[in-house]
Amino acid sequence: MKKSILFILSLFVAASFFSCDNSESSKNGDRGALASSAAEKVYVAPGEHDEFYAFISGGFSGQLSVYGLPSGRLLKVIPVFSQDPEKAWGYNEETKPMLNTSHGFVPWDDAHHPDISQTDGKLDGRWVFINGNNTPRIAKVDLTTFETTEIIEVPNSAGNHSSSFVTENTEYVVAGTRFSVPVPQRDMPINEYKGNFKGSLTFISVDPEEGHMDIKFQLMMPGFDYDLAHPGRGKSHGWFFFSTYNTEEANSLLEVNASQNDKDFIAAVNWKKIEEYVNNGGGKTMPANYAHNIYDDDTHTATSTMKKEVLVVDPLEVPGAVFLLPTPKSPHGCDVNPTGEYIVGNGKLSADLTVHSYTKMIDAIENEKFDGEAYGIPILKFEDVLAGTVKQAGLGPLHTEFDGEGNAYTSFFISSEVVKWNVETREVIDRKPCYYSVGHVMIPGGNSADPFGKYVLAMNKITKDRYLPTGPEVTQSAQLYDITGEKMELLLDFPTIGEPHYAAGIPADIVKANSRKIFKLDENKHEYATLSNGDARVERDGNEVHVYMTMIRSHFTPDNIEGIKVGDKVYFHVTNHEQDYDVPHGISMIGANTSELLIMPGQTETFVWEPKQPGVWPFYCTDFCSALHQEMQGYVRVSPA
Ligand code: CUK
Ligand code: CUA
Repeated sequence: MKKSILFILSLFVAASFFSCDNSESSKNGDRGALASSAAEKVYVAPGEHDEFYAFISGGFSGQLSVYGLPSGRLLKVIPVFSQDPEKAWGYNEETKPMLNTSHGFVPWDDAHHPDISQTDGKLDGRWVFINGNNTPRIAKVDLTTFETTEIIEVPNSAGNHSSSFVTENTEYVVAGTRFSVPVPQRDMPINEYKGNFKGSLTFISVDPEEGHMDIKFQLMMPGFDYDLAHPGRGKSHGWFFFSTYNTEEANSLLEVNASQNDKDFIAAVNWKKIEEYVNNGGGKTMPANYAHNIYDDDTHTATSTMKKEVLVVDPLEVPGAVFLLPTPKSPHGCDVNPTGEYIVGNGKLSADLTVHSYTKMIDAIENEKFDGEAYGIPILKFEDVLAGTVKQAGLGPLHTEFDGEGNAYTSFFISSEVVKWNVETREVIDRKPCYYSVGHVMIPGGNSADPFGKYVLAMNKITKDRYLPTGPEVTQSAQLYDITGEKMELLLDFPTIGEPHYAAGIPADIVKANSRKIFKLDENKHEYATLSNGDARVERDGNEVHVYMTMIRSHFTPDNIEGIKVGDKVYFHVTNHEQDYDVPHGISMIGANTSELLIMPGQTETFVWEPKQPGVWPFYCTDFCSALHQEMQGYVRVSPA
């Protein structure tokens, strides 16, 4: 049974790659269809703004990129779990603490799922959360500044893949482990996995004012792999749904071991119930080291704190809080429609889509219609929770988004297409090819109660011949479809950074209303800020030297620095005195192994220089700031030790 499915799947894989290489005819067909109307729909006239922001994850680049839709223009790359020489993020002294973890300084991660904060189930445009998979972390990007302002490490987690999704009032941002591991970590035989490893689902509370994150509790689940997750909303608010695979708990996922079970599970978690239990003193604290890093916009400085314990809850402690919904064939995506009634589990080894009903689930729970248990967690009967299936929808279903008009859009990796279907009737309405092998799709607000169903964005895994070749490695890519009609219409291909896993889109007006243009100089609370030119100075403390420097069009103060010696450690604390929008200046020193600083008006940043040779060394502004930009320069005299 299992073997024949794999055989069929491998045929389709072959077929899909075959078509990748022989796609001239289909491409030409597209070109015919891509009339000037498509160009018009994505054309944003010079000086005009896009209608939507799309925050697209950078996958293995660890970053988050900001694109305008429908134009597909790249507006910004926000460093998150990365060092960025353009912005000095992770290089300057102020932001290095953001990349601290319990494993040390980790300036890289694999960023997959951005999600925008919500109020009453609607996008509120305050923050974007995004997960780092590899060294489990959740970051928060502040949409007033488009900067990463907080990163919290997730202990007892490995792979951190079913993350980071927010509940409908951003009460929690949720992070589920991908791998189950020994908890606490310890030296033990790998083949004793079954029954001994644990999977943690972490509920991180978000302070409604400041947005600060704090781990409220970790639910310690059986040793499955937890793939993706989405919150309930509307009627199902208070629940969270997680897809699982490897419910066999195999320690090696060669096909012989995993995918034996015809069905894995969607785990339904009543977090309100667990929250109540925890608020009443339930759960146990266990020792756990994890970093919590916060960047402050007033001091322009990050601090890193190492936390020492976490509150852990065993699902059996809270009866009625956790249930397992059988779902065929290793479900990947686990998506909830805008009304909160339907939970879509896309079994990636299946051609059908499984749609569960929240109402039926509650009925089954209330009538205690259980079909066995896994480690004491009740399993519901498939038939009792199933709303229906979308039959033969395509091959290799991954992720589903919703347009708010009762339609769902599912990506199919193997058959390389996006398929539109009706959520109530589960009938397929339209299908359009993706070039090639789409992963996630995104509709602005598609993960909220109130989507903006104008476009669907497909983020593709394979580009092949779609762009000018650039050697063996070609660009990553996304495709934009108009979904305002009955049939979808492909409008645009555009290149993206990293491997775009997922994206979060939002009407630009919501974000623009909160957006910040300037840091006020007189509100700068940086420890080493120089608020007036009269305070610019050089201070020595042993072999540590602190340069308090200012910059404004078009000079540095001081611009001639003497008294530095080989062997000194020189801190340049540089404050940009501009108070006009969009007038940054930059600075670095020869041989400094940090990047240059890019300092926004009113901001202070610091780099360290350890001169190795005596001499007179120039420095200059690196950002073309005025007609006298080239005159914005100075010298440092370095004497022998
Ligand atoms: S995963 Cu990438 S295609 Cu990390 Cu959201 Cu499904
Ligand atoms: Cu300041 Cu160029």
